[in-house]
Amino acid sequence: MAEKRVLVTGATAGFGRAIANIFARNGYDVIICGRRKEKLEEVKAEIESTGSKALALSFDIRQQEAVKDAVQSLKNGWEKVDVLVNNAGLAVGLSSLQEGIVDDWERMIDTNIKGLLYITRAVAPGMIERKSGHIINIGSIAGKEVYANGNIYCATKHAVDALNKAMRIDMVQHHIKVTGICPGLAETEFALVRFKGDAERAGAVYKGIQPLTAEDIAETAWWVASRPAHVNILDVVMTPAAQANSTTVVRK
Ligand code: NDP
Ligand code: 8X3
Repeated sequence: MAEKRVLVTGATAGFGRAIANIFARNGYDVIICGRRKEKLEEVKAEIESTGSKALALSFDIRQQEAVKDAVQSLKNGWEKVDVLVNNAGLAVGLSSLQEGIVDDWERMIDTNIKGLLYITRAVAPGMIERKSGHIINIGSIAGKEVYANGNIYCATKHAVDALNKAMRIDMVQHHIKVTGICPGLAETEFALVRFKGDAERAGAVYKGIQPLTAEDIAETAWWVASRPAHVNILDVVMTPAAQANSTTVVRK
């Protein structure tokens, strides 16, 4: 078993998959989480091809008992999680609040806020016991600003931003670092999920710009995790070069 372990939520796609891989390439054993078992198997094979070990946990992060059971199932050293990457999340829909679909809101709130809390609540006590750890919360530029029709997604990411600050206050005394990474436009499965499989609408999000890639976010996650022990990076906001803020994007 490697000296260090990272647990990555939402490791079946996008940022999480790239983050799992970059930690593996840097010698970490990786606990990969997500609902899609076949994707977890693919990522497990990618990680093992680097020489690191992978352990796949399939659960829905919205189910508190499932999250607790998954974390409690870790043994033989896997339970010593050094880095927790809170990445699982999604946007569903893009419409005004008065026309919003309540089920979409609940999916976002339950995944992006409650899911992040459930897994942190399950993993953090072990870090506190060992007096060391690093929690990396994937927020968003949508947690810094609000854009038209982004209402509930933006609210969930503002909550992640607040929780990032709150966790740091609660855990600094236990020698646990807490970092937020807040990306702007990045091409993954994100837009396809937001537009419920409508590839044309999803493609339009990135039209005329070179968006961030999952690898860009993974490199940032690895950078913050590999700073010297006495250094903590509090918050990274990153966008494609063509994006100034949530609403100012220069397209070709
Ligand atoms: P993807 O859609 O590519 O990946 C999302 C991941 O989250 C998948 O692995 C998915 O796994 C997992 N996930 C979603 N719902 C659940 C659930 N209920 N239980 C367990 N896992 C779940 O998106 P990204 O990689 O782009 O997004 C990752 C994070 O980054 C999200 O929090 C997103 O809000 C944020 N973000 C994305 C940006 C972008 O432009 N792409 C920009 C800024 C932030 P599975 O479906 O297998 O369960
Ligand atoms: C995803 C970035 O701008 O699409 O969090 O909300 S944005």
